[in-house]
Amino acid sequence: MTGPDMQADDERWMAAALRLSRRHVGLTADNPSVGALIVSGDGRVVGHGVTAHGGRPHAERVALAEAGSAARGATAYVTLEPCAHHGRTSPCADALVEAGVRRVVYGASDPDPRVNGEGAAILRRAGVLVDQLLLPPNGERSFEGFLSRIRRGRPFVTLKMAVSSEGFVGRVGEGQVAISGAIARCQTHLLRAEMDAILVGFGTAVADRPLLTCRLPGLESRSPRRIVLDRHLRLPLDHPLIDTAESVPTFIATDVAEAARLAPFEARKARIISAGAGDLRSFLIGLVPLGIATLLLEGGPILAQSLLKADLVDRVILVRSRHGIGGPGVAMPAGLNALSGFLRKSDEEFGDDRWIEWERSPR
Ligand code: AOF
Ligand code: ZN
Repeated sequence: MTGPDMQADDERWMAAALRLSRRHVGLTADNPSVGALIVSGDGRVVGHGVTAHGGRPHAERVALAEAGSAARGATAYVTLEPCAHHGRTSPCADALVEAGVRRVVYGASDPDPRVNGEGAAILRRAGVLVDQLLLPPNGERSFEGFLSRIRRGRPFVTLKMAVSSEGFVGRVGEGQVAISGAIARCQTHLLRAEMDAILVGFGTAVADRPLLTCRLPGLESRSPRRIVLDRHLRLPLDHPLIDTAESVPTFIATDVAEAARLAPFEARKARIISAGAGDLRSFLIGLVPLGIATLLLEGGPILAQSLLKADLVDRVILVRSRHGIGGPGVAMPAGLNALSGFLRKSDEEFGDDRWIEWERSPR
């Protein structure tokens, strides 16, 4: 098979590998979730793999283990360039060569300095046919955190807000107000499951007393770590995020350093991290060594506005309800009214809500 038929087949298999990679998004830090398929000459999947929980083994290893001798002469579809470095095991590029794979089609180049083209080079030197396939729009979504961490040294930041028909994100002086409906809420919990961490500001933490967990039946164990940005350490000790810190990790990002003030939080299993001394960019950079490459900001409007202003938001998700909540309302951050430098990527209806996503336009 050659020409357009082969191209169409390659695109189909790569799309399948990308879908596969989504399974472990949020579970592989600080490795990206990669998908790999081994396809025999007669078009059968003889092996499939996703980067395992915690980041190892890599996707190719999982797929090759399943394929066994059927990998000989087969084509491997991998969403990211196979690695070239010796970690706990030998490089995936070597493993593909040893298994006798005839051709490797990969998606994104791996910008990790230990790989960076060397994975493809190892394969070519061993006589394997290598093709890079441009990923479809959204194709990089499974490893956007990884790319952000390597290229910019900070996590990929998604800002999500529910907005009422009046443009309110809450009511003045009140705690949590239901703005979006059931379907959008499930979608939000799914989004949480795919994140390395969720961030809220101190004000929202106190006003809403949120749990910030993933509560979809069957996915409860996928709750990401929760971070409260609380510079002055004013979070009450009886807060739900502290009460549950033993089962779902809670981080308090603060500028306070006095051991005596930190001790009661630590005794309740909350972890104290640096808030970056007033600088949001250094706060974000400080999250990378904790294995946080994707961060979801779920509240509140003041922190959202500060991150937007500092140009530190990569995706904005607005969940716009058709319903009002009445006033006096808390207005949505001004920066969200005129999103400059962002491109609208999608617009979906979930019941009475519109789920609209914007991404920072490439520069
Ligand atoms: C692959 N397949 O499934 C993934 C890859 O710490 P290590 O040894 O596990 O290596 C981490 C690096 O491996 C990571 O920075 C990225 O370059 C690559 N991830 N590579 O061949 C995979 N997850
Ligand atoms: Zn590898």
